Amino acid sequence: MREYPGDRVDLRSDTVTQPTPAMREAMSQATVGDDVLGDDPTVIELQDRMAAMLGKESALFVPSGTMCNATAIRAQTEPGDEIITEAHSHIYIYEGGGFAALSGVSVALVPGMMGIMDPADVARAVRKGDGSLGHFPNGSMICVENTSNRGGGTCYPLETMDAIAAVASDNSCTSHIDGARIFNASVATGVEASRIARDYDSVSICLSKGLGAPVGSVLVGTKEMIYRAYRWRKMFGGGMRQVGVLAAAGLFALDNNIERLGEDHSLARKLAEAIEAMPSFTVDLDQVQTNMVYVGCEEGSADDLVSRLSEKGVDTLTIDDSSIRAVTHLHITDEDIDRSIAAFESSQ
Ligand code: TLP
Repeated sequence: MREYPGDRVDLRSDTVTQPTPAMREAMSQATVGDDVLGDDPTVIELQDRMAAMLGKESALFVPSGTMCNATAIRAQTEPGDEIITEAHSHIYIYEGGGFAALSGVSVALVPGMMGIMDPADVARAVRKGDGSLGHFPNGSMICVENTSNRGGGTCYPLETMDAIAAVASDNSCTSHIDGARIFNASVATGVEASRIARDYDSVSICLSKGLGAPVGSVLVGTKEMIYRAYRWRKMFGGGMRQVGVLAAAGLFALDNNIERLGEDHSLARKLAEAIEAMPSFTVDLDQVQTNMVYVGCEEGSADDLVSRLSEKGVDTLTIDDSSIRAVTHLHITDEDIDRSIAAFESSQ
């Protein structure tokens, strides 16, 4: 295993990565200041760099992907509005209902095919207060997750991204990308992140997933939107002080850990193909486009499978009664994948 403490193969998530010695060295050298007062030079450098990489005017460093999405939603909606997102999106499933509690918005759910929404379905889901005799909420923001986590780590085709952004602008909605793993999508499809995000108003990008930083996400968008997000970040408790030590980890990740995401994708593919060949399990290989492998098992046996793998030193996550997830990341090597394949084989 690569620079990873312990002898387990931890495939629960790409959030489990730990800062490597080189990243820690960069963190220890960081020049810092009080970022709430706006004078941490390392945070400013990270924000400027991320805005440029995504082709946007401005950026804001926030503690987590969840807060990044929450801040984006709060900055671009009013209470009583409605957001439109895919039925298994992280914003809907895994953020504690924050959209409702923190922004006072309802949600219109769009079905996805491997997590990917059809622009026509998105258009159908937009409801407007105006012209509804006051019956409808005001659909005002469309959120797209790329890669789609519950879709299997799938990537939106570029034309679908562009078409959904066009639906947003045709319907006077803002458009947001939950780009927690946008660099996985970029590496897998060979399309620059700035091109993927070209027509979108905001993007949240995680540094603490495949990119390997211990903490942090960045929201990018127009200066005016980021100014509003800055106030909401403060209200949500996300104003941080000498946080350049963390921004330095982010800068290190941007310099060193983007191109290598392709290795995670190859290892996920190898794992997926081996598991799919085993009679007791199923993997939809079409879904395996980046660093995730969703494994289907017999109804009711998912927890048991996770325990059996764990006994063999391989950690995975239960998704529901009949599926579990394995995610590759920068600490996972080819040997770890061989060991994981053997663990699945003997857990049938
Ligand atoms: N995803 C985590 C869990 O919360 C499910 C994981 O292990 O995959 N957007 C997307 C698409 C995500 O997958 C995640 C984290 C987030 C946002 C939130 O990021 P954090 O954990 O930093 O709040």
